[in-house]
Amino acid sequence: MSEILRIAIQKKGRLSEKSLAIISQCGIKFGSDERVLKERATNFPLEFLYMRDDDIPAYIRDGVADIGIVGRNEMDEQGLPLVVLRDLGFSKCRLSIAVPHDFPYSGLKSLEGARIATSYPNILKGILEENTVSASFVEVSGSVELTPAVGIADAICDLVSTGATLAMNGLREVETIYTSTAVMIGRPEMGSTAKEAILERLLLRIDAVMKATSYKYIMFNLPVEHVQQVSALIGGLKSPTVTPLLSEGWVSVQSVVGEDRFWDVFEQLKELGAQGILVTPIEKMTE
Ligand code: PRT
Ligand code: ZN
Repeated sequence: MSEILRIAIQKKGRLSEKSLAIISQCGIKFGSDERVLKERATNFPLEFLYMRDDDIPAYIRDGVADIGIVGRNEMDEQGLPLVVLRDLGFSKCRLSIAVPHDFPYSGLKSLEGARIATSYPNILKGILEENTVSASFVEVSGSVELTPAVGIADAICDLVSTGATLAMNGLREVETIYTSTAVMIGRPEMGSTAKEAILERLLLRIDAVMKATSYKYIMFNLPVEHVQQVSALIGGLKSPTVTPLLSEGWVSVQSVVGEDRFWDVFEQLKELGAQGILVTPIEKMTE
């Protein structure tokens, strides 16, 4: 039987949909029956194992799966000997300290002797030790936000994205100790050159997909006298493509622009007399 790469994906939760979307954008086809726990891609040597995110790191370490997608927080909390293959950027969140409104907080030192409820004792312990603060931990696996109100903790350390949960529970976010995004992880050694080759093909596709989503394709008409200025402004993979228009004194310009610079570039193009600005997403892209 030819070699296959096994990827562990969260079965149901915050990471599931986006993890599958990125694989699907790589042109890899698979069914999407929610009840299956294991399935094979039809056009790529990849097998999916669907499981709880907590179980993914150990399954990879033990060789049940080869790679997987988890929150960086999960990987760092477990501290297994695994490596981050790619930062996928989605499911961004932060691990923060939050306290009830009447807690006098003025820095990590205020936590000296406090009882802190968390599901991330290892990450928290590391940060407190670095700051020579000693506190006691109340380890809970869910509803961390409830613990101060029921009197079992003085402060909490939990994941936050919008902050709505903290606000709803009368807690004030006072310090971010760690930030996380979804990462693709694996063992430092795959243990098979065939698997390594499949992984390399997959990573090449993932890079192209991620690159594409961070750029936009842009087209517009421009008075020819502004071509040099615009070229300096937007660059492009090499330089922008410039085509003459039938109307005298005008050219059509095509290029790619980084998402982070987009609005800035857009406003400057308008000032330089660009017209008919058309922007489209890019599906795949390589340098
Ligand atoms: O069942 P399984 O064990 O697989 O799932 P799970 O319940 O353990 O994990 P899940 O799906 O909730 O989260 C998976 C990963 O998503 C986490 O490990 C993080 O990397 C990432 N992530 C991103 C988050 C959040 N944002 C997040 N907001 N994980 C949890 N939360 C929780 C947080 O714990 C708190 O209860 O959402 C609440 C706060 O949200 P806001 O928006 O109100 O601030
Ligand atoms: Zn979990």
